[in-house]
Amino acid sequence: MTARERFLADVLDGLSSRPRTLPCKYLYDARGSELFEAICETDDYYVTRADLALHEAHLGRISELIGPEAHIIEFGSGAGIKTRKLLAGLERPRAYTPIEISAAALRASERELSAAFPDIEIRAVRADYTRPIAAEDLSLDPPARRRVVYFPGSTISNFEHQDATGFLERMGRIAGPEGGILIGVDLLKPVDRLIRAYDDSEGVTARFNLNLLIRLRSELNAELELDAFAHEARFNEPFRRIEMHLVARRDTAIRLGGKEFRLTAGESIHTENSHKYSAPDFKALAATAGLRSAEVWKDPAKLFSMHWLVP
Ligand code: AVJ
Repeated sequence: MTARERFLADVLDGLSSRPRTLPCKYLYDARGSELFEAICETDDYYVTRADLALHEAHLGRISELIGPEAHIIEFGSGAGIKTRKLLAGLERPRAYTPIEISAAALRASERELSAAFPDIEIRAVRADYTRPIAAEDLSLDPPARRRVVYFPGSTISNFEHQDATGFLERMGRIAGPEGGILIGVDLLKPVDRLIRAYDDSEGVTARFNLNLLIRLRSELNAELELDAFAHEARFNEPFRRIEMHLVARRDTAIRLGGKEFRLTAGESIHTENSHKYSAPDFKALAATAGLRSAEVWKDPAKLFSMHWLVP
C-alpha cells in the first residue's frame, strides 16, 4: 500500500465511524509541522517554553542520573534546541540515535547534530516509532555505559492510556535493565488555562487543525467547504484530556474516494487528544508498564513536568 492509499483508507475509516475521527499523525505534514512550530511560539501555548526551562533548571541533576558515556535514543527527530541542551550537558555522551519517520527531518537532525557534536556517534533510524521497531534497524550496542530513551515535549499525551502503556513498555525494553527514560509530561491544570493553550488567541492552532482539511483536498481530491468547519478545543473531564475537533458550522458534506459524508450543523470530527497527568497519575501509568518514576521535576508555575523512569 502506498502512503496515499494508507492515508485515504484511514480517512474513509475515520469519517465513517461515530464519533467521526481523523488520526492525529496526519496533522503533521510539512505545513502542519511548520504550524506546530508556530504554536510553540504563541504566548498561550506554554508547553515548549516550560519544557525547555525544566531542561535548563535540572540539567546538572539529569546528567548525574544519566552518568557518563551514555547512548541517547530519541523518539522523534530532535534537531531541536532541547536535544542540543541535553547532549551538551551530559558527560562525554557516546552515541545518539534519533528515530524519525520523516526522512527530511532525520537528515537535518543528522547533519546538524554531527556538526555540533563531532565526538558523538549519530545513528539515525528511519522508522515510525509508534510501531515496534525491527531489531535489525536499531543498533543498541555501541560502547555506551547506559541507554537512555529521551522523549521530551509531552508527545506521550497523544496516546490513549492503553497505548501509552504499550509504548512505555517498548521504551523500557529499548533502555534495558540498566537504562532509563527521560520523558516530558504536561500537567493537569485548570481547564481555562488548558483551553487557551489549544485555542490560542492568534488562531495558529485553528490553522493547524484546519490544515488537515486542506490536505484532504490537495492530496485526496476531497470536495469540501473549508469555511463550513471551525476549530474547537474541548476538555474531556473523565479522560483528563484536551480534544481538538473540527466542528461543522452548518450542514455540509465531504466527498472523497467515491463516498459522501454528510455532517449536520454542530457535528464534529475529532482530530487530536492531549492527555494531562498529575505527577501521581503519571507514576501510576508508568507502573502499569513496569517502570518506576524515580524523580519528577516541575517548573515553579507547575505547568509542565519531566520524569526519570527506571525499570
Ligand atoms: C505534540 C502532542 C505535545 O498535545 O500539546 C499542540 C500537540 N496540538 N497544540 C500537545 C498540539 C495542538 C502537542 N503534542
